[in-house]
Amino acid sequence: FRGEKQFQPVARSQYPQPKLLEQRPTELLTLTPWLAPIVSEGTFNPELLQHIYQPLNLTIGVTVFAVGKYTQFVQHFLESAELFFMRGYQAHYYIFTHDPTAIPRVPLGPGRLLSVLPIQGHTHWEEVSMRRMETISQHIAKRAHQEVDYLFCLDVDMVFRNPWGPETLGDLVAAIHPGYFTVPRQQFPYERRQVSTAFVAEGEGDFYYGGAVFGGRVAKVYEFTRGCHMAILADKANGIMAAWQEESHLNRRFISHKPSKVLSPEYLWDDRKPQPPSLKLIRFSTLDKDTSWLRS
Ligand code: 2GW
Ligand code: MN
Repeated sequence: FRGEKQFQPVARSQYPQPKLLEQRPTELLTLTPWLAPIVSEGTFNPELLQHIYQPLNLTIGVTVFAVGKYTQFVQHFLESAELFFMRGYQAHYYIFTHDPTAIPRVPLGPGRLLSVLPIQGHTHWEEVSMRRMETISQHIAKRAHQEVDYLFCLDVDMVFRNPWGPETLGDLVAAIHPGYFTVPRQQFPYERRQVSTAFVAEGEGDFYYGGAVFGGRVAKVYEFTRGCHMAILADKANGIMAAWQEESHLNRRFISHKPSKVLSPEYLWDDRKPQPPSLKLIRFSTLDKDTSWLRS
């Protein structure tokens, strides 16, 4: 795996003084009980972060899956990512698909790469989604560990609407699901059957995280996806499919392997929901897609 990169001294730059006694910069919680930052608009200074991260010459990887009808989302996803995702940094998109000819040629900026990786198509949609953990971990071991420093694993039926920058980088990063940030943990849609390796008991859980966004340092993402894949295999051997497929396993794992950074729902929104006043902007959002047609 790529070695740790040392932070450079911060160059002389002007930015507002941090004030210990100042009012809260956001209505949202800014720190988890295990002291991981919760990233949202107002909690960070983009210019300062740029000064810190730009000299590190990082490459950020992205994995997306586009199988069957989901190839139609690739164009919008990539075009919006070129506008907003880690602008000014090197990026490598890895698109896994059953049909490489269905992937459009979207023009990319300098330092931005795209690799199309053929995978088997699956008849059952649960398989497509469950196989992602396996495919990602194998791809990191084979290739991505040499090519990228950080890796984000994203759903493809989404679009970037506002900047997503180095504030999102961390060892292991999770995003709070837009559907459950106002509800008590008892109502989180965790897997509740004890026979599943994704089982979560009543009093457990921090936030309900979305399966559509996770990432981190490439070595950490390897461990994470491999752990989830092993748990999925164990369930499979017992004939069990978790309630929300790999999202259930991801949530189980984040309880015992806490994320070092948590992204607010700005980074994982859903266009079918109205924007609440607590969210200052929406950066990455699920398109209002015709689910019945896609899944038929
Ligand atoms: C998945 C479910 C039903 C029908 C089709 C598919 C499907 C998904 C597919 O036919 N082809 C395909 O490429 N996918 C990929 O899996 C694609 O990248 C898609 O964004 C991702 C997740 O499927 P999606 O977006 O239809 O599911 P959501 O938006 O309801 O996702 C949440 O729940 C999932 C659990 O099944 C995942 O955890 C996902 O990460 C969550 O956002
Ligand atoms: Mn999705």
